[in-house]
Amino acid sequence: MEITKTLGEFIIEKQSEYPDATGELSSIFASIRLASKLVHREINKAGLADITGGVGSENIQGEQQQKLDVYANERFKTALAARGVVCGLASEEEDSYVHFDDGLNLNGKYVVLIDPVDGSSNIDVNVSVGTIFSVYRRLSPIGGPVTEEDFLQPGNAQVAAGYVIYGSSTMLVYSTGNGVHGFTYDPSLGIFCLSHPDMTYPEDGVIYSVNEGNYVHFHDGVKQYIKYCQVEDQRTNRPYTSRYIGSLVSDFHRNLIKGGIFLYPSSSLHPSGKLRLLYECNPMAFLAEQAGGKAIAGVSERVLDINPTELHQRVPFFVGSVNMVNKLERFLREFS
Ligand code: AHM
Ligand code: MG
Repeated sequence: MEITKTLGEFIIEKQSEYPDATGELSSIFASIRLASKLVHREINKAGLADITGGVGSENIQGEQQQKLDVYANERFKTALAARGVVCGLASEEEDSYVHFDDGLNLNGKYVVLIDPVDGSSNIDVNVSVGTIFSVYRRLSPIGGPVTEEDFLQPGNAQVAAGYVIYGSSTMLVYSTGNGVHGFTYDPSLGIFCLSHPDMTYPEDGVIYSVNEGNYVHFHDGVKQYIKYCQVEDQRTNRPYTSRYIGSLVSDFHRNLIKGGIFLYPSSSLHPSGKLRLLYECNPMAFLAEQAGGKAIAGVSERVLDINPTELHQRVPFFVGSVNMVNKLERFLREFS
């Protein structure tokens, strides 16, 4: 691949468009970039190195922590704390939020929320996983300790969000509210190169992604929509194609490129859905909207407008091509 621009160059270029920019956000990206390279290296050794399998402990949500969850959480935490621009972090792998209260960090303007390795149960079977991150401006006074309200902000207050996908290649995709841009990692050079500038969500698609094993537990609106996807109608390119990896970042990334809809509804198994609002749904919803897609938690319930009440809160999540999400919403309105 011919290198057009590196991630570092791109960020500096973008920063220069904002005369008041202090470079702090760029430092956050530098930390995320560094930690994701370390995680990339470990993931690529999985199977050879002792990095697969569980550590024998559970996170606060009762899920088995994988060795890679713990490794990645530490790398991101250390990298983000090292530059003195972030005052705290919340993570899927931490019970509560973490203060970065030494040195310059106390004066940091930003907090980061992160799912260090999403879909980590896929590691042992060589399936793509990802890192999801989200950045907010703190609400508490600069110089003091970070507080819970710094993290419990609605997604519409995000300053930046993105993900890293460790797939057939490793990519970093992010937005600072000015479009979505994707960078592919060249491991021989150790740099991310701009490969997908200005990513846009196709308005329509033919892919639906849902764990259909849970079908009988879904509400009527979702069941009816799935049936709609399966019915033959040449005019609307149905039946649609079913694609579900079970790794949110990978399912989202494919649908963003090809067009499609991803559903993780509430059900009798997961009364509030499974995915976490703050470090899974909000960053993905931000990226989807920035690319021209749509993300809802229910009828007329924009994900980015939900006011969070807890750090590890779960919500139903429907995200994808705008026309597909609108269609689903009509089914939810009519049948649920
Ligand atoms: P994790 O954060 O514990 O890895 O769980 C999140 C993952 C998502 O990546 C994926 O969309 C979902 O769980 C799959 O859940 P299920 O196996 O119930 O279909
Ligand atoms: Mg996760």
